[in-house]
Amino acid sequence: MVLALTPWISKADLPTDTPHGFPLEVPIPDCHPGGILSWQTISGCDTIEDLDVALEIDHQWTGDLVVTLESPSGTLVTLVDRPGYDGSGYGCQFAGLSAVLDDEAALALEDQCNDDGGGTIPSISGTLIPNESLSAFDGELGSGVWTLRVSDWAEENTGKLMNWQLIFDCSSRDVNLRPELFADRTWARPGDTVIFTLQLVNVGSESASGVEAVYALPAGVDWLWAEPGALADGALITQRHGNLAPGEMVKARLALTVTDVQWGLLKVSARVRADQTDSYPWDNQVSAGVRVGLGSGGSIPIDGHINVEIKP
Ligand SMILES: [Ca+2]
Ligand SMILES: [Ca+2]
Ligand SMILES: [Ca+2]
Ligand SMILES: [Ca+2]
Repeated sequence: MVLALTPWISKADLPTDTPHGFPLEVPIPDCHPGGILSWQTISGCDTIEDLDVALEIDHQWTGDLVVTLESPSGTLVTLVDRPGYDGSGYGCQFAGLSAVLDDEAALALEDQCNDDGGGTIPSISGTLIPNESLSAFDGELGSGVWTLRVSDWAEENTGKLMNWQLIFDCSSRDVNLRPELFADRTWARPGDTVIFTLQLVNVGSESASGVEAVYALPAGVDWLWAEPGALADGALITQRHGNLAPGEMVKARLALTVTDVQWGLLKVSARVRADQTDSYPWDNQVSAGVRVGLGSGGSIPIDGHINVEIKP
């Protein structure tokens, strides 16, 4: 059974009187451990920091109820396990469950069983500690399909699932590589060595792994060396940097020899990447260049501010 539910809400948006009032009214089959399944698809939650669950079940005998929750990663937590029943007896004999399940609550749901006043108030209510800890989900991906199973384990009394809601504290993964590339000179002649320095920072809030830089070399140069070591594939040089913690910077160098006279700009570009999606990928490619000339009788420095025409 697919149930359309309201989207998940963050704790900041949670009204103080709990987010109930969305009746699903799905009948729970009597004494049927398979019970019913209800699921909802969550988006926008990369890493769970904390999860609470709001749950509302109309049932004549709450001691019959078992409720489990399964995460998109397949972690299964038993939220409600026949309140008041510990292998003997009949569990809580009163009606109605309307609670927010929260590891940080003071009272355990298992021990709650208030006189329902003839069904006018829930026998189990308030903010309560679930039977198994919701912290089993912490650190997991929140986005995806969450499945709630509600079942009844004793004959006679029955009820309906009215509502359930996932209340997340989430953090977003944020990897953001920011490279800069510099040449150690502004001009060069054939035979000169030019050293390019790549300065790479992860300005995101999450660690990056599998970080590498790929340099594209122009014609008319030979690759001499790189620090750390690199692999060459034609005009592409790949340098691996592994992990980069938030705020961490690496410096890498690449040395080239100019083999031909390249009139104009000799430009090297570098593109960086990581295993994670970069939250701002538009700054991941950078370039730096030097001007190349023969020089004559001495050298003529050329930079971007002076136009000098060199004739062969
Ligand atoms: Ca129990
Ligand atoms: Ca909590
Ligand atoms: Ca029953
Ligand atoms: Ca970036």
